[in-house]
Amino acid sequence: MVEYFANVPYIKYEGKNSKNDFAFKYYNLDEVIGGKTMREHLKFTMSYWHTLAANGSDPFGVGTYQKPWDNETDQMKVAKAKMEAAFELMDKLGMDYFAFHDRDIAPEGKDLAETNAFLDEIVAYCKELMKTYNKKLLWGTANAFGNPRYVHGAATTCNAYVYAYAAAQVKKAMEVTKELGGENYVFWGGREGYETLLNTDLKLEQDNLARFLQMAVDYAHKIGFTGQFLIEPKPKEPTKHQYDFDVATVLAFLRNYGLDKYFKMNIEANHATLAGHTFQHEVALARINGVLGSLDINQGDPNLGWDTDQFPTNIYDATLLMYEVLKNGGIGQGGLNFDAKVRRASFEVEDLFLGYIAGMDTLAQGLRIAYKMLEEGEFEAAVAERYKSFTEGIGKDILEGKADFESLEKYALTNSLIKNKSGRQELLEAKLNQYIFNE
Ligand code: XUL
Ligand code: CO
Repeated sequence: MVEYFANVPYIKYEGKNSKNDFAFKYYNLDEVIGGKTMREHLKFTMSYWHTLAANGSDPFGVGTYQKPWDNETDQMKVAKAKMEAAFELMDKLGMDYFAFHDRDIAPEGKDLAETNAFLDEIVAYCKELMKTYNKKLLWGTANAFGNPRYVHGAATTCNAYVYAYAAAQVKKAMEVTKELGGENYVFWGGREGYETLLNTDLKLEQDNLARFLQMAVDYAHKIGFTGQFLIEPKPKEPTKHQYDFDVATVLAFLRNYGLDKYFKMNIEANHATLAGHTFQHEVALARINGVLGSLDINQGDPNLGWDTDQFPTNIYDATLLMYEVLKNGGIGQGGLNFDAKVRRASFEVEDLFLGYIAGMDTLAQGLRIAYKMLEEGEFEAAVAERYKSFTEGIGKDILEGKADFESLEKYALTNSLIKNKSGRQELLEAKLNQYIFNE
């Protein structure tokens, strides 16, 4: 087979003092942390769209990324080359999983039937390569937002013909995901949202979205697809009001339509920050509600208000993320998908590898630090101490459902001396620094 990235070696762990750019400094895949290897904890996943399909274009200029298939014009040959390159890249980086949209892996044909035939051909090839390289599909999804037919949305379009087309596309994407043994299926609401209520029937659009998701659930049962369905919240971009704003909004939507037992969340860092949250907040909220499904890891730029999807290099965020993941007992059927792309000026193929190395090392070190934090239990002890008043007396009565407004009033009238304790935020932040600096 052609070697697409001949200048890039297999990336090995060399430890934190290594000066080799093409080596891991912190990600040691076989290292055991708390009974599991780093590889099992992290389930690193390659995003097909950013890694193989994107070209570095932005609203001000065309693509810049150099790719080995740049001179090939036959679209199916390009699709096959990308697939081969994808497996070489995963192999060289020691990544076990990948994730894709249907349109990332195969081009659209002149009609839906031809498009499906193209997809089938590439999927068959993908299946072969998965066996050869021993790689797994974390999740599949449908790109029901890129083609101009989806200008008004897919499951929330005003056009019933487009709704039907989107259903056909998602049906096929689910079949393909099942065929490749995908462990999850993702719904990110591409253009499911609106720009102005002057032309939008909000209720109809949300009802239609729920109908669409219910049909997907029914079809999964019908074909025996047992992967986990995931919704990926995002507050804005491309539309002004995305319906799947954040974890809380999606939870309310799912519960409102009786869909909550079928879906978990795929939470993305840059989407969390666009919603005005931290990634940790979104992950924690999903965790306490039992819907933490999978993670799209990246980072935004605090000075930019859009989804820059950068490789994650912030150790604070990585540590606090892994803290939540460990508290969740791991990521289960989900994984850590690099929904991340290199900057437009990082256009050489080597940059792709350097981006992944940076991200994988950051998450690996975050895992080490978070494990230590939990092992030593200082933060959990501080939280427990802060809520101690609920472990005895009136606080215990409240938790046990033995209190009501009258009994609480009686208590308050006879206990006028209220004492509060400091929250010690600065101390805790300094302790977090200590864990990060010392690891
Ligand atoms: C878009 C985004 C998507 C989803 C999959 O912001 O994150 O790539 O992850 O459709
Ligand atoms: Co994403």
